[in-house]
This record gives sequence, structure tokens and C-alpha cells, in this order.
Amino acid sequence: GRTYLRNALEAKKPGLGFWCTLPGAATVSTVLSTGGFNWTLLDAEHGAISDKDYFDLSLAVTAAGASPIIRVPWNEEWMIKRALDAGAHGVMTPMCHNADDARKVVSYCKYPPIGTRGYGPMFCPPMFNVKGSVYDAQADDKLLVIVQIESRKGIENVEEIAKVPGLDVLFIGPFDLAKQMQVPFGGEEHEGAIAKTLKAAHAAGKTAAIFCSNGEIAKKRLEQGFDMVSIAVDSACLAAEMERQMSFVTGV
Ligand code: 3PY
Repeated sequence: GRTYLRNALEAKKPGLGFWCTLPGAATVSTVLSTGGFNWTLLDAEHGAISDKDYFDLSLAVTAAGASPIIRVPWNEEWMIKRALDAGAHGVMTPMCHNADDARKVVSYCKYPPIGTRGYGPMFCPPMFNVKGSVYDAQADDKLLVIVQIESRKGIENVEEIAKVPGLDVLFIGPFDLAKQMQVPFGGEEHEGAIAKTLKAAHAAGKTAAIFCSNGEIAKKRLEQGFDMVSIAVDSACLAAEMERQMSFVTGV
């Protein structure tokens, strides 16, 4: 079966991700053909992606050898169900403030008796390249449960959050974190909160992950000890490159 990101993390290899905000299987395939990525975040929180796009995008991601991780708009059972039933290898939820929030996400991601996930994984087996019965048997163990730490409360409660059974990854959203804490991005308090999360994740045996806007930042975070980082965002890459090309012509 295909469990690209989980396999990489278990082998202590870095999780390197493409952050996808634009729908379109051709775009995803083009980006992933450049190589190196083992996960792709399909962003249905802030991106131009909705649940109807999950199916085609997840197929394109898995076909290219990476794990589709879907960031749902909010920590709601029906939103998580739509993402999992489209065959996501993992789900990410925004704004996890405490252990109760994390326990809810875990419950929505796992079938009874562990959780409350509804049954209907018609489109999931191809994303893992397994038969339906194998998917059913392995889903609870293989799917990655990822919560975002990006608020003052989330940082205060990060040790308890990290200890929640069934939670796999603590993923820092540094931009929201700075805004929610109302501290300067990159300042002492902000970096302190990031370091606290890294430590708490590892103390509980969980994956420590963080959003990075570019490869230079991602390299630095990996050197700090993070296990999983984003490398670049499609829409930002397009805008930056278009601006650069135009500058050759306009001189500004
Ligand atoms: C954040 O930095 O707040 C994110 O969630 C990633 O865009």
C-alpha cells in the first residue's frame, strides 16, 4: 500500500511538503514532478479548494508518490469525514486550543470503538493502492491525525495536547500564532512558543511540524529538529516568479 508520509516519518526521514491552494490535478502533477515532496497539503481552509476537489487532487498527489493531507476549514466532524472519505492520507485541523479539541479530531478520524467516524470509504482504497478490506482494517492506524498549534491557548496547553492518544502530528501555523498571540513574527515570544511546541511534541513521541514559506526557512527549521516542513506555496511561487519575469521587461 501507499503510506508515503507515514513511512518517511517512521524511517526518521523529513516530511517535505508542497502547500497547494489552487485546484487542478494538472497543477499538482506539474509541481510534484519536480521531485522531493512526500506530502501535499490540500488547503480547504484558506485555499481555493473545496470538498469536491478532494477526489481528483488526492489522486494526482498519490499518483505522484506523495501523501495528500487535507486541511479542513474547521474542526467539524462532517468536514473531516468528507476529507477522509476522499482518501486523504491525513487530516489537518486549524486552531487546536486544548486537549479536548485534539481528542475530538482523533475521534472524528477513527472508526468505532475508538472514535465516531462514519462508514463509507468508497474512494479510499485506490489512494492507498490496497483493497477495500485492507483499507478498512488499517485506516485507524495509517491515517495521520494532525492538529495546528497557532494560538496562545494552544501553546499554554501544548504538553497536554501532545499526549492525546491517536494524535500523530503537532503542526505550527506561525502566521496565525503571531497574530493570535499579538506578538511580533520572529520575535522572542514567538520563537519561544515555537520551541516549546517542538519540545512538547518530541517529549510525547509525536511528529513536530511547522509551516514554512520557502526552502530557506524550511532548512533552518529542519536543523532545529522539526520532522516535517512545508517547502513552498503554489500561489506564492507563481506570483513571485511572474513579478520576477516582468521586472526584466519593466526594469522595476
Ligand atoms: C499559519 O502560518 O498560520 C498557517 O496556518 C499556515 O499558513
